[in-house]
Amino acid sequence: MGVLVIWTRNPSRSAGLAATGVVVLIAALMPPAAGAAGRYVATGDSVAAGFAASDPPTRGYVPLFFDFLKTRTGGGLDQLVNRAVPGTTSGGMRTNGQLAAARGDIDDRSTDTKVVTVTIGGNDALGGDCASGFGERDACPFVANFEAILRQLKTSLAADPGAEELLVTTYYNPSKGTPNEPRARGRLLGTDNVVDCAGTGAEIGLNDAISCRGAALGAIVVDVYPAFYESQEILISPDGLHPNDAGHAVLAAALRKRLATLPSNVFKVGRPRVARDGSVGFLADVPGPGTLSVRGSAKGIPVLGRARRVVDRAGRVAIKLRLTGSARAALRKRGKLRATVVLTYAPRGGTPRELKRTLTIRR
Ligand SMILES: [Ca+2]
Ligand SMILES: [Ca+2]
Repeated sequence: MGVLVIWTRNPSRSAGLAATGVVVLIAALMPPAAGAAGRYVATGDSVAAGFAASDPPTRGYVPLFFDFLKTRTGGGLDQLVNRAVPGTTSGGMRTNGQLAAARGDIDDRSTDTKVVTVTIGGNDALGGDCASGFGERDACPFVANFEAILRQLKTSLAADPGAEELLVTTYYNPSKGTPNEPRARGRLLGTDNVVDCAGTGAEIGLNDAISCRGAALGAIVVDVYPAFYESQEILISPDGLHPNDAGHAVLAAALRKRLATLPSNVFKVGRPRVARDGSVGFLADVPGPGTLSVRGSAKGIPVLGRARRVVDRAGRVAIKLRLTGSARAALRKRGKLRATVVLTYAPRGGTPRELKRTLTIRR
């Protein structure tokens, strides 16, 4: 099966994280294959676009991460769409068509998106709006924009089949070892020099905002700052701002490693047991703490019932789908219901996985 790569670059030279932009639309190589294995949708600014890599379509962090996602361990994905546009701010991403395009890529019903990455905010940090920190919502539009971007992506992902990973990346310090290092560190980490969710006002830097708001909205946060800072290699291109090939490789490795640290969401479900009252019981084996939920539907009945259980350790868990009053009435009237039941296990700190079962509930 072929690999689909759509690569976009911005045709305008713009300020900030795209300052020396070379830009062309490279375009789709082939139409999406029906029943394809999975799509990776990348979004963001010049860093995500691979700007300053020797060959952005192959040496940027996005294609390098995709190289991993194509492997069996990485999920066997076969399509990459990179919508990143150099120079984009969080506000620009919402208004310049990038977010709409990325949502269109996810909403495309002939595909199954499995991974989405967001690298946005670097140009907000270079601009003046957030000069007094990323905690000032009135002055600094980043947080509101970032939340809106994640919510909209999540809305599209919620309607997409299967489970997905939505990853957000922080920023590296491009000025390590230069006189600008402390200032850049302050922009990224805030005046308290740490990334956490406890800071207020000027203590909140760009990386605090990305980490805290990203996690609050259910995204997987990939903090690239430490690995980038600790590397003894030179990771910044001569423009002083963008990663070179080695820098992009460090970013891709940080994404890979973050996925590897996610708790397992692989769980098993035994045969359903239908009780006399029409309720359906399942025994599930889960790999660790998290939440197990079940929901059911049938023709003309969007909600047969729902249940949810918090699990505090690995092992076997019972969960029961009890029919709603209207579902029981429909069962009495029809004599049987052909039900679709979806069980979801969400490991604590990880991403959910669904298993679907169809069964007949008889009166
Ligand atoms: Ca999907
Ligand atoms: Ca901070």
